[in-house]
Amino acid sequence: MCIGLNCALGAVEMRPFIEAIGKCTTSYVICYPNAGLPNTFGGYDETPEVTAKHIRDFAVDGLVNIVGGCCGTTPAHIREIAEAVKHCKPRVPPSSVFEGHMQLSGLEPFRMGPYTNFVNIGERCNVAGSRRFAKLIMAGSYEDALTVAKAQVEMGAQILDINMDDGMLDGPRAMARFCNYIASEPDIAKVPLCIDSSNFDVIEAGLKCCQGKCIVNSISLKEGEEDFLAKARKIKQYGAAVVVMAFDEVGQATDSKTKVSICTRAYNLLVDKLKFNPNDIIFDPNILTIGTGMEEHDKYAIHFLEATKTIKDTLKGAKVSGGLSNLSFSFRGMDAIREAMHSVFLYHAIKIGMDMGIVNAGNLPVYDDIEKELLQLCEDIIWNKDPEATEKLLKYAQTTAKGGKKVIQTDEWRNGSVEERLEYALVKGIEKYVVEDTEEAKANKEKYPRPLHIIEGPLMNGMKVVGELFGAGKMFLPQVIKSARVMKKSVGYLIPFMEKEREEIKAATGSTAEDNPYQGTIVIATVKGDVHDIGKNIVGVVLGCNNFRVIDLGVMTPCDKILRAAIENKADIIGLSGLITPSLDEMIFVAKEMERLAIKLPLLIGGATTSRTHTAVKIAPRYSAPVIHCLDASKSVVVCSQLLDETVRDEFVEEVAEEYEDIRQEHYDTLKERRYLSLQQARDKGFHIDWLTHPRPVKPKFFGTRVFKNYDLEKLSQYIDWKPFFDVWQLRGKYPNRGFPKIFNDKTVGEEARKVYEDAQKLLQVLIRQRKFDARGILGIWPAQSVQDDILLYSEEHDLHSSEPIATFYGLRQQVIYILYSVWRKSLKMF
Ligand code: THG
Repeated sequence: MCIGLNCALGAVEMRPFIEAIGKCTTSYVICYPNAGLPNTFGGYDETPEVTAKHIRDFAVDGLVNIVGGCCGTTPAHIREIAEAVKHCKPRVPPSSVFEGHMQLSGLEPFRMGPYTNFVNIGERCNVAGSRRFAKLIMAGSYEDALTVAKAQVEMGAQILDINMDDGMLDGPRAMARFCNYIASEPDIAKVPLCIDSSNFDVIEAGLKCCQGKCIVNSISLKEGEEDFLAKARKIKQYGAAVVVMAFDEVGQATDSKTKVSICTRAYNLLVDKLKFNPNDIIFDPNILTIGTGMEEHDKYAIHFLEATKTIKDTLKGAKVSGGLSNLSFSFRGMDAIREAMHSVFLYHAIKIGMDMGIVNAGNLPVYDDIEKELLQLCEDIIWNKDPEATEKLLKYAQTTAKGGKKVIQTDEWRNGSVEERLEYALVKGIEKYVVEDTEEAKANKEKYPRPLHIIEGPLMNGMKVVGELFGAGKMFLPQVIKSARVMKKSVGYLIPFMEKEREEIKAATGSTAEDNPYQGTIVIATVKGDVHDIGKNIVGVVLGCNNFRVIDLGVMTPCDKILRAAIENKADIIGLSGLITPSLDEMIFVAKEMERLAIKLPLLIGGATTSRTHTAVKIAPRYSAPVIHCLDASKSVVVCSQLLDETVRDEFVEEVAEEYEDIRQEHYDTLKERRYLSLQQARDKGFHIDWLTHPRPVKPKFFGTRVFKNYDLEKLSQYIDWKPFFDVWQLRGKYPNRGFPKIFNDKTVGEEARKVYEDAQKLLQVLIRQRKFDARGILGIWPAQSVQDDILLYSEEHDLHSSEPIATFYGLRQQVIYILYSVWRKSLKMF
C-alpha cells in the first residue's frame, strides 16, 4: 500500500502528517508538496531552494520513498529537489507484528495472525452460486445486488467472493461495475474482496477497481508454467494475494498425492522464480462432490483433508482454502443435510489446518447441535465409512421431511402393470425385480414384437420421468445414477436377444452390415482450457448404461481432436462439456468449426456454466445442424435417444429449434440497454436502388383506388393466422397456417387447444352464415418516389418531376439495433 501527500499543503505543513504516517507499516510514502502556501493572489512564493531543503529534511529522517512537487513548483524546483535528495536512502517501513502472516485489506486492514480462527469467505455474490444474486445482476439491479453482499458481511463473512462468470454477461464489465458499487458502501467495502473468475481478464478488471489488498481466485498450472507465472507476476504487481487451484496440464487433482505434488510445484515456482511472498499464497486442493453414487467419488473428502494436512506441514507460510458448498452438490435442495455435511467437514478440516473457506456465511450449524443420527451419517459419508451412507442420508432427508415419520417400505407397487413396475423401478432405483419384469414384457410378443421396443417404450418412459424429476429438483444425482444402473441391468438382459435377432436378420437377408449392438455412438469431451470432468463422467456412465457407445476424450480437448474422433468413430452425436465460463467461448468455436467443415452431427452442450439461453443465443445460431442444451446427465439419455430415433427425430429437433427461437426473441426483447445507430448509419442501411441498372418496374394496370365490397367471408377465413389466437390463450405450440395443427398433438396443451379452436370455428361459421358483417377492402396504386426518409405520392406518373405530391408518408429510419435482430441473426450464420 502507498500513501501520497500533496496538494493544499506546503512542505512545512506536511511535517506532522509525514511523521504520523512514518509509524505505519505502509510500504511507500510519496511526498510532493506545493511551493509553500498560496499568497493572497493565489501565487506561490517559495523558492526552489527552500522547498528542496524541507523535502531533504524528510528524506534524511527516512520518512519518504518518492518525492516531487505540486502546485507552484517549476522545473527549477524539481531540479533542486532531485539534487537535494540524491544521496538519501528511501524510507524502510517499520516491521509489523504481522510480518510473516497473511495481510489483506478492504477499507479496513484484515490480518491473519497466529490466533486468527477459520476465515469465512462469503460465497453468495456469485452468479453461478446464488439464483437471487444472478437474477439481480442479469436484470442490471446492481444496487439491489449489494444487499446480498451486505447480508453476508452482517452474517459474519470476513471476505467476500465475487464471481460474474456467466456466458450471458460481459464479465469484465460486470465485475468492474459491481466492485465500484461495493466501493460506495463502506459497510461492505470494509472487508477485502476475493475476485473469483476463471477468466483472467475479469480478474484484472476487478483488481483495477478494488481498494486495499484483495485475493485473486484463482490461477493454476492447467495451461502450463509460463502462463501460470505470467499471471502470478501480474498479481504480484497488483499487490494481491492469490488462490492456486490444484490443477495441472493433465487435469484437476482428485487424489491427495497429486494434489500435494501440484501445490508443491506451484509453491516452488512462485517462491523461487517470482519471489512471491509465501504468506500471500492460498492453496485450494479442490473440494469435490461426494455422495454422487459413483464409487470413484467416495473418497474425495478424505483426499482433500489429507492433502490439506501435508500442504500445511510442508509449504511454509501458505494457506489452505476451498469452496465448501461443492462438497454437497449431490444433495441440492436438501439444505439441512447440506449444512450439516459442511459443518462436519469443516470441524475436521479446521483441526487439520484449513485456514479459510468459501462458505454460505451464517448457515453453518454448530457441530454439537447437529442431530445425532444426522451427525453420524455425515461422519460416515465424509470419512467413507459406510458404502450405504449416501443412501441413508437420502432416506434420512425423506423421513425428516415427512415429519420424522419413517416411510414404510411396501411392495405394493408390484401389483401394477409391467410398464408401471418398470417405471417405478427406474425412478426408485430398485434393481431387485427388473430382470424379472423385463422378461415379462419381452414375453408379451404382441405388445413388444422386438426387444428394442421395450427399451424405446417403458424403459425410456421411465428415464423421461427421472429426467423430469431431476430437472424439477425432486430427484438427486445419486438417485439418477442408481436409475441408470437399473436401466443397465434391464438393457443387459435384452442385448443377447437383440444380437440374436440381428444374426437372424443377417442370415435371412444376407446382409453384411457391420455388427453394431449399440443405440448409437457419442463422442464426449471437456473442451480446451477446462479441466473439469466430473459431470461429463457421469453423463458417460449414464449413457453407457443405456447402451450407447461412449467415446470419452477426457479434459482440455482441442477442437480438432474432438472432430477427428467424431469422424473416425463414425459418431452420431458430439457432446461438449465445461464448467468454467471461457469454455462457453470454446464451445462457440467448436460449433463454428463444425459449420465450416460442413459437419451435420447434432451437438450437445452441457456443464455447470452452460445454459439454455446461452446455447440458444450464442451457440445454436453458429451451427446449422441441431444444437441442444442438455444440462442434466439424466436428460442426456432421452435427448440422445430422440436424436437417433428416426420416427421422432425431426419433430424433436424442430421443437427445440422453435423453443430456442422463442428464447432468443425473449432475450433480445428484454435487453435493457438498447443500442442505436446514428441517423446517418441507419439511412446508409436503407434499400438503395440504382435506377440505371435496375429493370424498370412493370406498369400497373390502373392508377388510383379499387374497392372490394361484400368480399366472401368463407374465402377470407382460410387466411386467418391462428397463432396469435393460441398465443392469447397462452397455449404455446406449433400451428402451421394450413394442414393439421400440430399444437393438437402437444401432450400438455393439445386437448385444450383443440377445444378453443373448435369453439372458434363454430363461432366463425355462425358469423359467416348469418352474415353478421360484411367485409370490404380498398387498395390503391400511385406513382411514388422516395426523398430521403420519406415517400412522396403523385396522382399521375408524369407528375413526378413537375407537380406537388398528393401525399407524403413520413418514415424516419429505425435506429434501435436490436429490432434488426432477425436480419442480424441471419447474417451471423454466414460467419
Ligand atoms: N474453489 C475456489 N473458488 C470457488 C469454488 C472452489 N468459487 C466458486 C465455488 N467453488 C464456491 N462458491 C459456491 C457458491 C454457491 C454454491 C456452491 C459454491 C451453492 N449454491 C446453491 C446451489 O447451487 O445449490 C445455490 C443456492 C441459491 O441459489 O440460493 O451451492 O471450490 N477457489
